[in-house]
Amino acid sequence: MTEIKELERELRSLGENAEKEIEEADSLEKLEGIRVSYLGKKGKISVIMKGMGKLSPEERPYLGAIANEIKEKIQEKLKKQQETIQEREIERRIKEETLDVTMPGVSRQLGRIHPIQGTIDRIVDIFVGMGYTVAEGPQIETDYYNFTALNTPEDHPARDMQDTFYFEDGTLLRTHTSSVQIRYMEKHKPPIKIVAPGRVYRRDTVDATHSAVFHQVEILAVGEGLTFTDLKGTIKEFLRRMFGEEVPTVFRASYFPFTEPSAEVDVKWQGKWLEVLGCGMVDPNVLKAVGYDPEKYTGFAAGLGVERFAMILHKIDDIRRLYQSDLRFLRQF
Ligand code: 2NL
Repeated sequence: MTEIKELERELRSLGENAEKEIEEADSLEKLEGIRVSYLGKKGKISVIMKGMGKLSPEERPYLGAIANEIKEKIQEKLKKQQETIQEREIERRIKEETLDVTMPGVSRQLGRIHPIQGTIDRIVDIFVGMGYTVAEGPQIETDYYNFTALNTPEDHPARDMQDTFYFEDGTLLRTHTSSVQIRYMEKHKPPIKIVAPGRVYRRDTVDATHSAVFHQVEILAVGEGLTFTDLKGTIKEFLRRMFGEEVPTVFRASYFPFTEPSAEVDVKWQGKWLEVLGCGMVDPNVLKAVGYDPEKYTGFAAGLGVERFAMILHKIDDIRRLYQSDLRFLRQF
């Protein structure tokens, strides 16, 4: 065979091989590899074209034209295959990434507010709405802040080891949040209106209605000319907002060391009379203890048992349910 025919045959066979390889390429990287191996400076076609040196000047244009035709064909084929691969990639992504908004969502288990905290929040929100300021303080207290400043004498039964948790150094776990209010009064001049929520402790035997750890919200207002009528109006308005409607209310005379006079409040709720809180006018001795002039200022205070309200409002029959962290129970709130 003549030199030129041989070169032409090689060229055409190269072209056919290139087309086959291109058709089989399934990625843009492979395609680029094929392009370089055939059309690159040191590619297979260039290598053959170097053999043109052996041809006569008349033969060269003929072979050059064939080479160009084959190169163009390869380029054309590369372009087509590139488009095919890109389209395939787009289709794959559409399939893979399409979000079917009609599919059911993945539901997540959300946390929720514990019924005790929820009840504290509701009580505190009502008083904040009446202009009270939230006050908080330590759970470990001294005898002075928990008892002495609250007009509770040395021999009062509440101070008994049987009723209060004492530490060896004489400090104790607060039995009410009144201690927070004493601390607040020491630092602020009247008039004051505060609401003190918090955890308190008593050495009670645990049963369906008693827990050694429980929660209280106390309120305290001190100013000039405050009377028992202000206390009554405040409590009645609070109870109306708490129960969501006007509830029949009775103030019964009672006794607390830190208030005089004192009262316990019962409400009629779902056909039953329930005791819901204790309250009274702040004893002058308590005002004196924090440096307030009892001739100039009067005050009223109330203490609310949080668990009691939570149990009434959610119809819970055993206080221990509130502390067992049983999710089947807690998920109901
Ligand atoms: C109850 C009774 C009460 C108070 C708490 C109080 C606080 C200060 C001064 C005077 Cl700083 N009083 N607090 C007053 C009356 C009753 O709680 O049975 N709580 C569950």
